[in-house]
Amino acid sequence: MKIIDYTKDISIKRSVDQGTGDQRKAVEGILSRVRSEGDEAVNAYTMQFDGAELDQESFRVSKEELVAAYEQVDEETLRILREAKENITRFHERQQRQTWITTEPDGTILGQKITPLDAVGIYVPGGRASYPSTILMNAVPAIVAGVSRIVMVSPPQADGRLNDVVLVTANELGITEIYKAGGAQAVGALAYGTETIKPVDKIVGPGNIYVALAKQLVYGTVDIDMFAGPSEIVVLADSTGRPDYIAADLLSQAEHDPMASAVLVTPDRTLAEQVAAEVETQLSTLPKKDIAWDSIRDYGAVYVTHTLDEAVDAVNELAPEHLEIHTRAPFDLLGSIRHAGAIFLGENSSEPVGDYFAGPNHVLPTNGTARFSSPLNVDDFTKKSSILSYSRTAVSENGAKIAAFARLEGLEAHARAVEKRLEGTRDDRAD
Ligand code: HSO
Ligand code: ZN
Repeated sequence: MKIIDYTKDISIKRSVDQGTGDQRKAVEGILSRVRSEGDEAVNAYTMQFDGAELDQESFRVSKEELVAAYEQVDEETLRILREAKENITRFHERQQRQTWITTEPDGTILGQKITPLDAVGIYVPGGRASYPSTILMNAVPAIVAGVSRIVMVSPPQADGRLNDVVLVTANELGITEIYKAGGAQAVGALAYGTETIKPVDKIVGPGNIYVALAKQLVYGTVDIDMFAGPSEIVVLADSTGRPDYIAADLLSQAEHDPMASAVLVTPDRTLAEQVAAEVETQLSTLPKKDIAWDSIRDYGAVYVTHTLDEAVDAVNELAPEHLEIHTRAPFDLLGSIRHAGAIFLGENSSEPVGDYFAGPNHVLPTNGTARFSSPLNVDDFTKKSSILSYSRTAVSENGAKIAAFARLEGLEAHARAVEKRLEGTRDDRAD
């Protein structure tokens, strides 16, 4: 693992696949065919890309399939999933916002009404990256927000089936509208609707480049979540950091993706060297050592700073998706951390604690976007409407000012609309 002396212009090497022109064209073609041909196009693409033969009926997961999936999942797994779901739900319940209304003495009523989205689609990748934790993290905030229709789509295996744990996790959350469809075709079906799938208002969840491009292209017809890059961790440590813990946590990100980045920032050169060595030792026994090694080699680094303050500056500059703080007094630094998707404090708060179980969302801003965005949360599944009601008193007090403002903009009809209210009450009228 590279050890680099920190200079002010620190940057972690990151790559986000933006897709090629050909990929974009292919996705446009798929979307327009799904839009015009509906279910048939979706199933034709499923045959082409996933090798599964499905029809208008069999591409929706049946009750029997959901029941059968439970037989393949052991009790212990189910218990863990349920406990994680409870923790994640409890955390997100604290994010709920109330509709509010204020009344002023002149009778003005103003407020903000919160309404959940009507329908949300969750994309669950197939194969290796089909993580039950991702279903929990995407669905729970929508459920807590009060979204009444949550649809799930996921590409089937060649035998036309979905992963059993994925089905069980969905059912545990009360999601039973599940379609065996993936890729750009599933995104198109959710955005435009087909004979069978009613359109949704928002599509969330990770996917490959075709899914990401399709989400970008349907944005506007529906809302989407963020454009996620590969996972990242930055560990901030002083001389009290344990090299074995830190190395293990860096590797837990590195095993996600050859493009994932794992970085240590520390003022302690001895720790830097110990962690670099420990990463190599631990890496050699990992089942995913090839992925982890590519990630560590190309995107991993240890930065040695002059002071702890300088290390904190470096963290803010990097704006990482995950930040772990392994210092003598981690909470003392919390106030000076400005940019990080999730902040894990203390040596026991290993990132997987948050990936699976503690409660906060693991869908986090990547690629430095923690400078301006937040973890997936309940607000992402609600919208606000403003509430206004003016009384006659309020209008008589303020009408002239409003009309004057309208004339300032040259909008006479606006001015007259308000002035009509100044002409007298209904009861004052002669007729
Ligand atoms: N660390 C990933 C989430 C994840 N880890 C899912 C395991 N499963 C991005 O935050
Ligand atoms: Zn992870």
